[in-house]
This record gives sequence, C-alpha cells and structure tokens, in this order.
Amino acid sequence: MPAWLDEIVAEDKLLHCGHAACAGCAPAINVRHVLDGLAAAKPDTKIVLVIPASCWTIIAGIWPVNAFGVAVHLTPFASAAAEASGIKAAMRLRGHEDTQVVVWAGDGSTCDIGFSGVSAAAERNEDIIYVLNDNEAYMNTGVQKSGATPEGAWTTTTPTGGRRGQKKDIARIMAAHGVPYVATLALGSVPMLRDFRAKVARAAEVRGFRFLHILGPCPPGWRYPTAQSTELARLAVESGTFPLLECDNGTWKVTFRPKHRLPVGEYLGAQGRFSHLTAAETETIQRHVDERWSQLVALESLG
Ligand SMILES: Cc1ncc(C[n+]2csc(CCOP(=O)(O)OP(=O)(O)O)c2C)c(N)n1
Ligand SMILES: [Mg+2]
Repeated sequence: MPAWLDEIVAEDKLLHCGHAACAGCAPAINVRHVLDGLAAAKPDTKIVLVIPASCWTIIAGIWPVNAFGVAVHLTPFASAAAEASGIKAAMRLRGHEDTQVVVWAGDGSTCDIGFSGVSAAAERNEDIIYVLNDNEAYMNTGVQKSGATPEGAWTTTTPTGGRRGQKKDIARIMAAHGVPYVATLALGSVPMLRDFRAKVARAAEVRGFRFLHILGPCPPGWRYPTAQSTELARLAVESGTFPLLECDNGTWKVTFRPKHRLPVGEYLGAQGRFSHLTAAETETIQRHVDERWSQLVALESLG
C-alpha cells in the first residue's frame, strides 16, 4: 500500500479521507471534532456510532466499507435512539460500561420522524450521547422542509415564499425532559471551536442522556459557495439566529455572547435559500430572533 494511502486509512483517524460528503460539508468537520473530542476526553474509551437514515448513511458507507475509524451501526429513523439504548445495555452486560454510544442523526430524523424514540430514551435517561446534526432540512433526499427548517427558508416542499412558522426549539424541548446535559454547538471561529470542544468534553464526562445540537451548514441545501461553511456558522451565531447555549443539570447558560449581535439580514443574505425574502419579511425574522434571545437571557437568569 502506498504511504499516502496508509495515512488515509490509518487506524487512528476517526473519519478517514475519501468519505462521500459533499465539498464544503460542515458536518464532516463537526463529526471529526465530536469524535476527536470524545477520544481525547477518555483515550481508552471505545465509541460506537449509531446513524439513522440521512446523508451520513451514504457518507459512512455500507459494510464492508466504513469511512469512520469507529464501529458504525446504521438504523431506520424511528429506532436510532432505541437501538443506541440497546447497544449500551449490551455493552454494559459484557463489562464495557465505558463504551460511548453516540447517535449521529439528522434534523428530520430527530425533530420529526424519530422524535418519539428520542423523547423516550431521554425520559428513561439512557446513558448515551445523542447528536443532532442539524442541516435544517431533509438533505439526503433533496432538501425537503423539516421541523428544524428556519422561518422563511426555501426548500423543495416550501417552494413559494419559504417555510412558514418558526424552527422547532429542540434544545429547550430536550431540556424539558430533565436530562443532565443539553448544548448547542457551531464551528464558526476559533472561540467557537473552544466552546465546541468544551461541550464535547463535558458530554464525555456526564453520565445519562446527553443531547448535542450542532448546526451543520450545507452548501447545496442552503445555496452558498462551498468555501463559506465556517463563515455561515459564524454569521448564524453572531446574528443570534443560532445561539450557543448549554443546560447543565437544569442550569441554562448562554456560553458565547457576541459583543454586538449582527443584523440577521447579514446571515440570511449570504444564502440563496433566503434570496426571495422582502425587507419586511427579514424584519419579521429579526423580531423573532430578538424575542428568542430575550427569552434565553431570561432563562439564564432563572438558573
Ligand atoms: C421512514 C423513512 N422515510 C423516508 C426515508 C427516506 N430518507 C432517507 S434519508 C432522508 C432524509 C433525512 O433527513 P435528515 O434526518 O434531516 O438527515 P440529512 O439527510 O439532512 O442528513 C429521508 C427522507 C427513509 N429512509 N425512511
Ligand atoms: Mg437534515
């Protein structure tokens, strides 16, 4: 085997080069930081990834092909959280209590089709890490609207005028289950990377149901040039559209506070999926972002 191929398939790489993600796929960077962060937190820990139907079924590959350097278990939408719970129970029975069982699931799977299973696993406080890889639509099947699609966004099922109503607030819904740890994460800058890795490290340490909601900018679905994924994540956070939060044992905290929140139009204007919005519609979205920000700050002061 040539040396460069050796390097690509090296055992210590948790996501190998040559995987099938699109150019500019932000989740391909995010997943590396989740896996590297978990491995760094507990070097001897084995990781099992549980992936329901999504872009990542394709990217991970089907046996005997595996783009990951960890075990991968592919599932239907509805059963990902249940299968992860079962794998954890089996590992415990075999004496591998420390195995991190990690669900890596899309927003369609988590917020809509598989939600009952996610809610049930959270309610049982299963000892798993559930990661919502949120690219804000059913991307693998061609950009259909999900419960996590933001207000005003074009999708193939909201072709005229964009999505009506607001994105489902899944972080607060999951926190309302009383689980030990919920956090939102995005990779848009070096300070955000620090925030991201701190949250993964915290998730590695906590026992019980942990929920990480990660924003995953998607060039073909959001319609922006492939080199801009990190910039899009930065604009999402700094405009307050995707606030970085955590709820650690019931205490809410805004973990990253932009000095000056950017106008939401700067974030929306960088993406083709919002190009049809009028000034008045952008104003309405700005108002909703401002209202949610005030609610979060109030939640924090209650903690
Ligand atoms: C029950 C069921 N309905 C529909 C599909 C087809 N399907 C496969 S992947 C996918 C999109 C999933 O969207 P999301 O969970 O957001 O993940 P993404 O593709 O965006 O990564 C759909 C609809 C399926 N596999 N199973
Ligand atoms: Mg999706």
